[in-house]
Amino acid sequence: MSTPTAVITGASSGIGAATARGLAGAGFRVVLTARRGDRIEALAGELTRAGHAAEARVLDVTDRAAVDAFAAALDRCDVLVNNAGGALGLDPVATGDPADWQAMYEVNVLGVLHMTQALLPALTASGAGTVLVVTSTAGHGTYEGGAGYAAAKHGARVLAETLRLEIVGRPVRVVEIAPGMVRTDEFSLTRFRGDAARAAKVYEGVAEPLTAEDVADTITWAVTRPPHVNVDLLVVRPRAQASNTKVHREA
Ligand code: NJP
Repeated sequence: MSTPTAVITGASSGIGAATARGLAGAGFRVVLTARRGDRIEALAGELTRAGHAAEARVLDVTDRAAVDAFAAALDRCDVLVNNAGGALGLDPVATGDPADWQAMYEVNVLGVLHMTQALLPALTASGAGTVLVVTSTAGHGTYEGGAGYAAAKHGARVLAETLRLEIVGRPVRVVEIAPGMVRTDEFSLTRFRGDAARAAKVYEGVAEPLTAEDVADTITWAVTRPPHVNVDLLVVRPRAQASNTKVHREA
């Protein structure tokens, strides 16, 4: 029998890379996907050298034809971690760029849709599949400047909730992990288009934002529960963040 297989999107950095490590450590064959092939190949190589089963596949989750080809070439899939996503800009509704909103919807919502539709047959065939969606606390509330990202993450949350209703009775569970503030290398840098000073300000004075490993631990825990246990939703924030708009910052 082949090894239980976990597909992770956005495995080239941050939470996705840490999740690949976590699930490899839990005994899964991990299939790392992202657009940057060099990154995922390096990580797959590192995991393979450490004795794990790991493969890298370049994949843009917004490209439906590529997603279908990827799914068709996969021999089995037990776990799908829909992690690829992110924010662009922090502009008010009055002046936000519709192109940013569109890009955020495409990766955070349609990306999840494409991957889930393409892999649902294999997840069902596994007899104990897991679809996991990394949303955000922005999928459960909003904040000034966050409408485009919050709208997209609300969309991803609704996708997960609706799918759970629709496939009840099939051997696939649907898990949502909603992180709050996580200090990863690229999330805020991408949001502010490479402005490192502005990105650093997001975490300024916050004693301990979550790390990618904190979220990956949570994902690995949810995925490794017995198959009949469906962790519907976990909201994970650093202790210093009481809500999307209430963060304790030390002077
Ligand atoms: O972000 P980052 P995080 N097709 O920027 C990939 C959510 N979250 O790990 O394609 C395929 O390091 C990109 O890879 P590449 C957040 O919304 C975070 O912090 O090579 N992949 C990279 O690996 C996101 O859903 C925070 O450029 C695509 C990955 O996505 C998830 O957690 C808070 C892609 C992004 O990694 C991981 O975030 C929160 C595409 N079209 C929710 N576009 C936080 N950090 O504070 C991007 O509430 N990727």
